[in-house]
Amino acid sequence: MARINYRECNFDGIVGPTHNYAGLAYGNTASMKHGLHPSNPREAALQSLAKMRMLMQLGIPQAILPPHERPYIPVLRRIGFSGSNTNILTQAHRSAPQLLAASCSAASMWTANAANVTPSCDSEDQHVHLSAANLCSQAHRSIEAKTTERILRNIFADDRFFTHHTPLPSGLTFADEGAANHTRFSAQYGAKGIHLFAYGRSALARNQLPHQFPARQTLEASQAIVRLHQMDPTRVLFAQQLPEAIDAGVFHNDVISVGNENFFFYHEHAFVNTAQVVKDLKEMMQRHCHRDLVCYKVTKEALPLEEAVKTYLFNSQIVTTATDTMALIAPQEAQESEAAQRVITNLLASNTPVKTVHYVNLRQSMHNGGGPACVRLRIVLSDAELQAMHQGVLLTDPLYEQLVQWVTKHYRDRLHPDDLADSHLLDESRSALDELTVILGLGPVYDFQL
Ligand code: SUG
Repeated sequence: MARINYRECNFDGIVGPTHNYAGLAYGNTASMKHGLHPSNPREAALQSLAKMRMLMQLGIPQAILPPHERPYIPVLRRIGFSGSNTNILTQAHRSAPQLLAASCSAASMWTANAANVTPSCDSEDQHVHLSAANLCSQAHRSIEAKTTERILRNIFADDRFFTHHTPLPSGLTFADEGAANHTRFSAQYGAKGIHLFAYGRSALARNQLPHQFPARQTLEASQAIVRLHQMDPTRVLFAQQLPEAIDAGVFHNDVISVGNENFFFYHEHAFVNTAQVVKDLKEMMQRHCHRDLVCYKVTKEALPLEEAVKTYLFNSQIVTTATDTMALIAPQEAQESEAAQRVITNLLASNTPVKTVHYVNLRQSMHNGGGPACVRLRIVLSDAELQAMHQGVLLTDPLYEQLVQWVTKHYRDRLHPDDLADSHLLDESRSALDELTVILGLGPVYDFQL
């Protein structure tokens, strides 16, 4: 039988026209630090498109997820603001500026949080399973779930290949942050893998919690995903994030560890009992995938937690390139830190699959706590599945050029949280998104289009 070819495709979120710094994400130190600074949405979107193009040029399939409709008038109506759209924006700005900012947040750009996705080679029914995340730990992100689900259903519409689940119930028990706390390991992308799910707290069992910042992801949410996606429970490991790391600003596990195929790059303080987690992963990899898991540990002496959070070194993407070696796609901030540079130099010189590093400038996103790994959702697809998905969102050179023109035409180059009440911004944002759905051939996905 011919071997089915699988590839990992990155789905990056396009930064939306209302990208701003509102300090909304408690526990995300970059967001807290940059709150109320002016932003540059145009630069943000161009930076993220440039990163997508770089990955495409490395031969990695690259796709796009469109931004969400913002300001999100339906949520402002739902929480009691009424009248015309202009009235709603003015009232909200006057009486609840934080809620107005939440309704304007461009946070859907961090698509690592958009969903959990299980490749067909890992699910019992051999379907790709997709669950949009409820993101219910943060008000400004909880409003993403419905639109994300709609977009994913449009892109992956062929039910011979794709199964969608509605987001988990909102509330304290099933708080789900999508793929940002999930790492899949495998011999190659298309071989059945093993899965690491990190969680901050368990709603039903007692575990030690961070003192200062919220633990966003629950164990129960990840367990529900494993059941829904028909994953083999013997190939899954659940591990608790170290509470001290969350208190140092590690709000998602992808800020402190990253894996790809048979390689794991992690900080010693990523988990409660990190040594045991790594030992269990190595055993699972041997037992199920008949392959060594190559692990590279970074100690706190080499990179203190604060420096890991400041540089977002572990929020690099690790991708397998055409030459069958791996590349580290690291944020520019890691290039500017001596400690992070030493770690990277040692990593490249050691016996791991990572042979090259590329630095990317995502500073607009980084100021809200989003590095290279935050802005992409990894989806492993067979050739047939890749062909069965909507083709209009796959990045090509002409689409890249078209998107650059689209951003340049529609986006502002300066936005302050005080500008969010400007009803022109609502009009600008809607006409930009309307045009984008035509460019991507997506059909109506926004409330204002339905
Ligand atoms: O949820 N920042 C996002 C950053 C998400 C990063 N994603 C991953 N680590 N995968 C968050 O904290 C800031 C919004 C503001 O303050 O305006 C924000 O939501």
